[in-house]
Amino acid sequence: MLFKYIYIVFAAMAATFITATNAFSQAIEDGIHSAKPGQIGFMEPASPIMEGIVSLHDMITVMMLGITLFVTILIIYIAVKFNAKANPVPSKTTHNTLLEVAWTVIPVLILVVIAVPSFRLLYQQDVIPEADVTVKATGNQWYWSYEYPDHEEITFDAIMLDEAEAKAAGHPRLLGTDERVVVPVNKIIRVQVTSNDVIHAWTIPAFGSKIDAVPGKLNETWFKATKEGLYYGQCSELCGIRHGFMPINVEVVSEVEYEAWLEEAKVKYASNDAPRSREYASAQEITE
Ligand SMILES: [Cu+2]
Repeated sequence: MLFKYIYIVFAAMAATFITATNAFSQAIEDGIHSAKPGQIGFMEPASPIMEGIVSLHDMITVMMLGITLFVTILIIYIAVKFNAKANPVPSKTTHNTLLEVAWTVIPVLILVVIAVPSFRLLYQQDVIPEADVTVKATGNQWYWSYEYPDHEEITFDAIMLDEAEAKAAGHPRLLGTDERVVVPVNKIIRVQVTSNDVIHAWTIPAFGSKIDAVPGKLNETWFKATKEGLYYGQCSELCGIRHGFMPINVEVVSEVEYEAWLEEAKVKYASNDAPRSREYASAQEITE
């Protein structure tokens, strides 16, 4: 029974490890950054924060593997050497100072080894460096609205494409939006996040960005995308019936392309005086 259990645990760990490694090694062929079918593990990181998260995760996984192996071997050793048959007269030892100090101090050291990079990462995420571009994302039931506070004219809603539209545009199912956030590569992007109704959460896994959108509160996070391409995210706070249908699209482009987009966007979105959100909401009421 014990051996069967150990076998199952190790088989599961090995399978997870192999699948995760495969997923990592799958290159981003087409500049589209989303999870692959059947993928276990993280998306390919595209920001220094996400790289930090992945390496912390890998480090802790290796430590866990080591501890699990050690404990398993210890249990097997004890079960074989000290069972009633092999060891009919048990020792009556009750204390061992050295051993007791060791099994207190070693776990403390292990926790310290985990805490140092963990707090460093938390601090990096929390303290926003001087931003090159600021984007404001507002959650709505059930889509995101965006503003570029440095360019008043740029304000738009990003609404999920339906299945046929997404397919035609080459997006994975449920992940494409009609409008997308555009930001320059290798620049500090500050994201201000709030909500108009209930709590949502703005997330891009490849950037390691995830922050709640709370009505009446302005939360802030940041990322620095290191690779150009299209990145997908989804609302990550249960927010109602269409929670699963408010994806996030961020396109990372070169500085030159970004400048060109800014000029275009200022004209394109300047006429967005009647938010589509209302049309969208009423259309939804009819269809539901
Ligand atoms: Cu939501």
